[in-house]
Amino acid sequence: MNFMYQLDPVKKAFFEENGYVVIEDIISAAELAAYRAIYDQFLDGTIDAGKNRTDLGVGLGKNKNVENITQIMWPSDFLPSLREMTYHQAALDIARQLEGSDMEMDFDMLINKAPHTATITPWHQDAAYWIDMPDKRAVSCWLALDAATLDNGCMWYIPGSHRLPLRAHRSAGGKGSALECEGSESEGVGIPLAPGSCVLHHGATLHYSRGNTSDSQRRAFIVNFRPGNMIAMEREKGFDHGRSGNAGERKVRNDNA
Ligand SMILES: O=C(O)CCC(=O)C(=O)O
Repeated sequence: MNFMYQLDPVKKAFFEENGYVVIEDIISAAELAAYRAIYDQFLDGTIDAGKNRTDLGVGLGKNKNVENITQIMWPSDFLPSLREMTYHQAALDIARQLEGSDMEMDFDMLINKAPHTATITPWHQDAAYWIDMPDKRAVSCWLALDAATLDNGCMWYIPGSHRLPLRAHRSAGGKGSALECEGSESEGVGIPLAPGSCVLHHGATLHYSRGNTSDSQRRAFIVNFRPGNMIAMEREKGFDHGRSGNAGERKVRNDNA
């Protein structure tokens, strides 16, 4: 298999040991500007994601007029050209080099923390959100479209946690959809990122982010990958990561067509 993006073997070894790895500058400055413009169309509703847009921070934050944490599932269903752009292509290349050439995109999502929303993403493992799979290989790529800092909610990971059994998860914040488990910053490592850089993590790696207490957005674009035959199995079981009813649909408010 030929790869557009060649992964350094040192990065691969780091991922295997720690369950996460940083890749710098996965997109260019010009591409970053294009992704930011698209992202803002989702945030301001020019691209209407309908019921795919929810507040992941219900019960965790105190904001009334703005989502505590904005989550938009399947942005590439609303703008399919995203799948042909550099980020999806390069992230797929990296996922295949990390976990195998049978990795395919399972779903994508946007998670934004607006200025001063101060809502944590609780400690969790992604696998706790998913149905149990016989093949547990899964990789998530988290691209920073803004500088991700400790103060605006960069990712934190517990190194090596992907090699241990899943921790017990419960509903976080009472009535929201977020899950949480035991975890603390003292066990973890904060991962500030420059805009245009990304961090990839395994589906079982424990992670969390602080709330955004800064004056600017913390825009993250996430793409998840798993083996193609496991995606087929998920779909057969009716599990599609919030895609239901939106496949192929594109709603643009100012689109007259
Ligand atoms: O962006 C965040 O705060 C959390 C992201 C996350 O949990 C994930 O990508 O799995």
